[in-house]
Amino acid sequence: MSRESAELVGQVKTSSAPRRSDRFLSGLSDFQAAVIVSHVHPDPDSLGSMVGLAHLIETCVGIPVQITRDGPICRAENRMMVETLDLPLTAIEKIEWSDDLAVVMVDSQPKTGRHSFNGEANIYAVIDHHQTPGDLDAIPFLDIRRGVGATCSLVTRYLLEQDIAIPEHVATSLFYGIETELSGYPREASVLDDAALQTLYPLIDRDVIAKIKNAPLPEAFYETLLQALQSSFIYDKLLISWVNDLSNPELCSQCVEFLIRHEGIRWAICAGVHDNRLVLSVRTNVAQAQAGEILGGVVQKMGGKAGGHDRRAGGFIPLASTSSTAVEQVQSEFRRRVLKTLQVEETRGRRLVSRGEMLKNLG
Ligand SMILES: [Mn+2]
Repeated sequence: MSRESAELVGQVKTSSAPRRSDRFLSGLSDFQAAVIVSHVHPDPDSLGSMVGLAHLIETCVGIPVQITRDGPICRAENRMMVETLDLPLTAIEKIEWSDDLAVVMVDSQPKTGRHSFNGEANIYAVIDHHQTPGDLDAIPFLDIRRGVGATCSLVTRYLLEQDIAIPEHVATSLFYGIETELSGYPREASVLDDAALQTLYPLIDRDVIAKIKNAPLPEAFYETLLQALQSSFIYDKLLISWVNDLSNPELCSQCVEFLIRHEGIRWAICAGVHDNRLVLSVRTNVAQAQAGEILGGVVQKMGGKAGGHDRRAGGFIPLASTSSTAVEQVQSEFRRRVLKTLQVEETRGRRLVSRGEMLKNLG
C-alpha cells in the first residue's frame, strides 16, 4: 500500500494533527444550526453526503441541520431514492439565511455555476471530490480530494472516525451514493471508496437499493432515447447525439450512459435543448481523460460552464434564442470545438442509424 493509500484509509498515524472530522466538527460549535447545500439537481452522491453529514453534526454537535434540494430532482432513480428513504429535503429558496447558520457545501464548489446558492451566507465548509476548482477564498474548512471517487466516501470516513452508530437509512444513502458515482468503466475508485463500501454493506437495506435501481422510467425517457438514437453522429471514436427537445435536463446523462457502451466509441456526448440552454453530458471510457476539464475548456469560450471528473462531465451553454437556426449555430460551433479538442476529423461523421433505416422502420 502506498503511503498515500495508507493515509486514505487511516491505517497509519504518522502525525498528531487532529483528524479532519475533528476539525470539521469543532468549528461548528460556534453556530446555532447548519444547512447543507449541494449542486443543482442533486444526485445520489450529493444526497447521501448531506444525509451522512446531517447525522454526524446532529449526533456530535447537537445543532439542528437542514438538508436542501437545489432545483428539481428529475432522474427516476434519484426521485425514488428521496421517496423510499424519506429524505427530508428543504427547497433551497425556502432557507432563511443568517450569520448563525453554518453553510456546508458538498459535492461541488462555490461559483462553479452549478448552484443557485450565491453567497447568501458565508460558507463554513466545502467537502468535495470534483476536478472543477471553485472559489475557495476565506472558507474555514476545506476537504477536497480529487482522487476520491465519491463525496459519500469522505463522509463515511468522518462517521467512522467519530465512531458513531450509522442508522440503516444513512448507510443505505451513503452506499447508493458511492455505488452510482463509481459505476462505469474504468472504475474511478480509491481505497477510501472501497473501504467505505465494505464498511457500509452490512448496514444497508438491500431491498431499498434494488427498488431505487429499478425505479419505473417515465415515458419521456423512451421518447428522448429514440430522439437521441435518431440524431447520433459518429466521428471516428466520438459519438455526438443532439436532442432538440429535452423534457428534463437529467435525461442527457441517461442517454449518454447508454451511448458510451457502443463498441467502437471512446467518447460520447449528448446535447439537449432545455430552458434556453444547450445541456451537455459527456462520458468517456478513456482512463484519466479529464473529461470535466476538457468540457470546461470547450464551453468556457462559448459562455458556458462545465465540470466533472475523469470519465464523466456535465455542463451547459446559454442559448440567446431557441429558434432552430440559432440552436444549430451553437451546435455546430460546439461540435467544431469538441472535434478540434479531441483531434477528430469532422469530415468523417456518419449517422448511427441511417435515414433509410429510420424510414423503413416507420413503414
Ligand atoms: Mn460526486
